[in-house]
Amino acid sequence: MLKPVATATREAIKLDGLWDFDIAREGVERPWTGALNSGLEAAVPASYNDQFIDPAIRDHVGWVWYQRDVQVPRGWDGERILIRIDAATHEGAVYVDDDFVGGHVGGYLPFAVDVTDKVEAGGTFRLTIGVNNELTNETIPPGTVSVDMLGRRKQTYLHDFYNYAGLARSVWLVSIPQVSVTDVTVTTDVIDGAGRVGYRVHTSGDAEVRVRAVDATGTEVGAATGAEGVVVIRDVNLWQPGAAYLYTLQVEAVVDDSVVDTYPQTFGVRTVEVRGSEFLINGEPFYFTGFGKHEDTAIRGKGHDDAYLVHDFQLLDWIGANSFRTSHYPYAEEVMDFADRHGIVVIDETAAVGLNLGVASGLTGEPNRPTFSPETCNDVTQAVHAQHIRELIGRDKNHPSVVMWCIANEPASNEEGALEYFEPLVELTRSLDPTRPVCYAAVMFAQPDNDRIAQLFDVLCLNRYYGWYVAVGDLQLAEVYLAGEMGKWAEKYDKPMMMTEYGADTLAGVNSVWEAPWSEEYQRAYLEMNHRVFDSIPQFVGEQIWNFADFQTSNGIHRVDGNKKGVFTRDRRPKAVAHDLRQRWSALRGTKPSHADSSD
Ligand code: BDP
Repeated sequence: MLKPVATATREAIKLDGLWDFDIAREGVERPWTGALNSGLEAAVPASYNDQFIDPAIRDHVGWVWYQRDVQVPRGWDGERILIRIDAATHEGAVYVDDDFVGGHVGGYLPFAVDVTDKVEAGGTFRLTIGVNNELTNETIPPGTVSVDMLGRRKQTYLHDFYNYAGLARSVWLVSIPQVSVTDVTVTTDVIDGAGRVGYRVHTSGDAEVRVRAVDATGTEVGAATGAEGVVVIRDVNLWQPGAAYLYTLQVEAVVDDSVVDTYPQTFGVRTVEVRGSEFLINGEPFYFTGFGKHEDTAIRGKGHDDAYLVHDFQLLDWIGANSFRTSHYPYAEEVMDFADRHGIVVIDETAAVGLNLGVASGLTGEPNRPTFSPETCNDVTQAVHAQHIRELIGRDKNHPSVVMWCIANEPASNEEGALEYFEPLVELTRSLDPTRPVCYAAVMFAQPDNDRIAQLFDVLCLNRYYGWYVAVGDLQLAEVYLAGEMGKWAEKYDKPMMMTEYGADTLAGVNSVWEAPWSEEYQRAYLEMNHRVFDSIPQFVGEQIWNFADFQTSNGIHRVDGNKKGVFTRDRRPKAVAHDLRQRWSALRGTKPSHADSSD
């Protein structure tokens, strides 16, 4: 899906700001048919939960309503008019005045609704957006809604981050021409120093297509005509980790010799390849350093915020990180664009987190149920997951920063049914995008001898907590476990391996002369131990710590005001370990630790 832009033929107006707000209330059947009248206002973009003090709002399960009046510019006569919602978590329903005009399921990806026939250029209309936060066994991510003994609806879920909901990203009023560019796909290769830029353009209605590639100074470096083709850029400037370079493909739809639509698609020329046990970017072995992140800040919840975006990337730069994973859902498009412009490498993850009832039973003590069954993750879940993959790749396929798709976090890949569930999804991912490797992040219970799906994927991405959930406080024993397990993966598969999660909860300001769990000293020692093991394994291609920053979770005896595995606190202050990482990663600069190379 193309992102909203203003060009000579298109306009895009952000509808961000304060919207009238209410939660669904008994007796109010069709709240969109009139003013909400609750007296409440909510900021957009932001999750609604922490904006309010009332727990009935924060913990509400079901629909909430956002409403505002919208003015349509008078110059838009004859144009197609869309409402574009960057994310409605987890389901959105859009109403223009009294009428339902469209909706979408899936909380972290955009959708657009055509309202041309419902609104008038120069007129105003009442826009109401319903957002539902419910998660079931047939949503991605999954969850369960139940009714407790007091008759209250409760949402539980299997992932370790707070179920923030609402309109966490921008809402737009967009105009596009009647005949327009509807999709652009760019793929790149490099042959003898020249960039080979393959493109494919879809248009609505009959139109000829012209494309011009321009460099960062706006100079034309290649051109082509036709809906599909190749543009060759001589002496190409590559998009490199840490040294981004972006071109723009100026796409034009032409009818009867006049340009009816223009759309600028940025792209970078770079290659990604897995060869043997190496991960190559532009033909060079790449070593990932960085984090699993979250979209999470105080008050805003998962609300996108440009100031945090800038600051987080400043911190990535300061600490010498070259990458992150969009754990555990697709991030705001602004984040992906920023990574493109600043040369940060991204593992792009779906919202398929918590497909694992084994982890849940471990935490709740309830009897284990199979994860893949008609009552749990079933065919419908799989179809929803497939649709989510289609939409993610549709949105993010042109980002040079994205070097790998991660289609699930910690699924029950050790359980029966995992292979049948995942095989078609991996095939789908590869058919939608043959240019990028595919991975999943493997849970601790999935070991080399019982994991059923690792062979389907290109890179072994492992989440391991030896020294935290296993052998807590005993790093000597943890090291033996970790080294033992890593050795077995390396022996069984000739694939690149990386740690996509490792970390220890650490309360900033807790200090100890011993290696006491929760202390800053323990986090340092824990990471040092992990790095010693990683550095001894030739197949290792990267380390992404859990987590970049402390983040909010649901309540639980394992969490103290959220998850504290951050290298930074929730307000982005470094814990002691940040300085160690800065030293290690600044020295590595994307290359493999040298002592690992020498053991090759
Ligand atoms: C892993 C999950 C991650 C959790 C982390 C933890 O992938 O979402 O937050 O563990 O327990 O299982 O801190």
